[in-house]
Amino acid sequence: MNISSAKFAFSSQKLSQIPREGLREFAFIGRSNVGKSSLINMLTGQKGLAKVSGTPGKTRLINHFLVGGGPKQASGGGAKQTGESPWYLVDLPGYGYARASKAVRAGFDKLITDYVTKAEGLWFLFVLVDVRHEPQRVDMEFMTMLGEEGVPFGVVFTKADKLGTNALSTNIANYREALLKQWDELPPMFVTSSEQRSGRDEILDFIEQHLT
Ligand SMILES: Nc1nc2c(ncn2[C@@H]2O[C@H](COP(=O)(O)OP(=O)(O)OP(=O)(O)O)[C@@H](O)[C@H]2O)c(=O)[nH]1
Ligand SMILES: [Mg+2]
Repeated sequence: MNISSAKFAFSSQKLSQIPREGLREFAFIGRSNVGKSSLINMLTGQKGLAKVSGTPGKTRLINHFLVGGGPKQASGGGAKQTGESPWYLVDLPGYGYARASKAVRAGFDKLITDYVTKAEGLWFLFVLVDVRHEPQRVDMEFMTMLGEEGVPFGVVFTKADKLGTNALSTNIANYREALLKQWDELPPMFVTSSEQRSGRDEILDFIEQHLT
């Protein structure tokens, strides 16, 4: 699948601000700076769509980006509609942002947990982890919470361009092992680099399967 059009739709600072439109939402979460916004830009092919920053904690609100659903083209004489049916990509604030004040951190936590556990439109959650690091406790705890709440999720390894082939496969193998200590079955996994635009087709094809 390719994304033919994507545009910023709205930002929310609490769950109740998200309109209930019945559209499916595919959301991206993970620690600050892991590359959530970069991945959304890579998937849509629009560099400036989601704000990217070297400073962790850039994305502080829930940002919805509408995919498809652009102007429907009338073809020939009929009213045939060729626009793809719309859905949302959702950029979430990072968790585990150490430099945020305790109060702000607590705010992130509520916003994030509210969204992932209660958002009606949330169809699938991609949990991003930096492939350079050992499995981090905060990520494991977050996935445990998702399991307990029954939220469907997958793991996206980011920044694959920063490692050589051997280190990459070693780290991924370690990660699988860590997950298998806790889970009987591995979640869907994706290896990506927003820099090199890799992993794009795998994620978009996965989303496509979940749209039908
Ligand atoms: N080399 C490399 N750098 C990346 C990649 N993805 C993101 N980055 C860099 O990592 C930094 C953080 O990227 P963001 O996309 O802003 O990360 P985020 O998870 O949205 O961060 P917050 O919104 O602060 O939670 C930026 O400097 C990006 O350029 C990647 O695949 N490869
Ligand atoms: Mg961001």
